[in-house]
Amino acid sequence: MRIEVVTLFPEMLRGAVRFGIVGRALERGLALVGTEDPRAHAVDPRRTVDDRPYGGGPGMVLKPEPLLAAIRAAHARLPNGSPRILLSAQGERFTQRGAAELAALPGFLLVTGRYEGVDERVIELGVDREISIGDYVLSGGEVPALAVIDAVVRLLPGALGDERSSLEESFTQGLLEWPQYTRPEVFEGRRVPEVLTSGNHAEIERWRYARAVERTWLRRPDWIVEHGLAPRASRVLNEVLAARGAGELRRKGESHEQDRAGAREEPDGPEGAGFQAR
Ligand code: 9D3
Repeated sequence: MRIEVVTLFPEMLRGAVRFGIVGRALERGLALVGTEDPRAHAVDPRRTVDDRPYGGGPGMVLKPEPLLAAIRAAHARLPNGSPRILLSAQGERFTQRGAAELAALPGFLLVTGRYEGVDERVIELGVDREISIGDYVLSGGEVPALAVIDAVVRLLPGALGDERSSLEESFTQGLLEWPQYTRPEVFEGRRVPEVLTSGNHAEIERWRYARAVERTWLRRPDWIVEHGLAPRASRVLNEVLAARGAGELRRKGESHEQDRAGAREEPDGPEGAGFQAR
């Protein structure tokens, strides 16, 4: 896969992608990340890339000529038909599904903005779609571009090695992670849940699945409302809720999760339960 990034801070991109899973995937040749700096396409002696907004107001706007020239230069290095994507707070939300769609392409172009934004004519002439990584204000598109690259590259075949089997991924799909522990067995007075040191693999699997379902209910009830639960998850959630309800009456605060998280994880699942298997 070939990825190109148009950015005023190419060192920021090139530096960040050298690390971790993405860095290793690039070393293995699974993807190639190139950059193009609009400043290299600025023709005046000062290499100007921004200008004041027509109509007045604060801040500066990326001027069209160097930015569009950079987009065209970078796009020419990509396979035909590669989408040109602007990172923009006005874009559609980037999701795991969007990452998987990009991971299936032979290439794509990411365009990052700075200052107050980019001249609208560049979007009309040189951009196919706009994506945002969430509803908070950043100072430019570089960090969002890195988030997109990270999410996409780790999906490429061979990027993860054996770190996580696709079997496991599909079985906990739509659920948050269960809690993880490593040595020592007792840390600052807190013991690892006994089931995990029991050696009973069937019981460990059931415990992990139940904790994943429980956490999803407590922390992301919106997922359950929107996507429903698989039959097994639905059954396990009913068991977990029954156990929590009984436990809270008899021995309030005993649960490990509540000890640590306290009020932050009070049950606040969606009203009117009635969970059906999807
Ligand atoms: C006038 C209001 N603005 C500044 C406070 C608009 C604005 C301009 C430029 C807001 C953000 C930015 C820079 N952000 C991005 O380029 C960006 C972004 C983001 O800020 N949040 C989430 N996703 C993205 S993708 C690109």
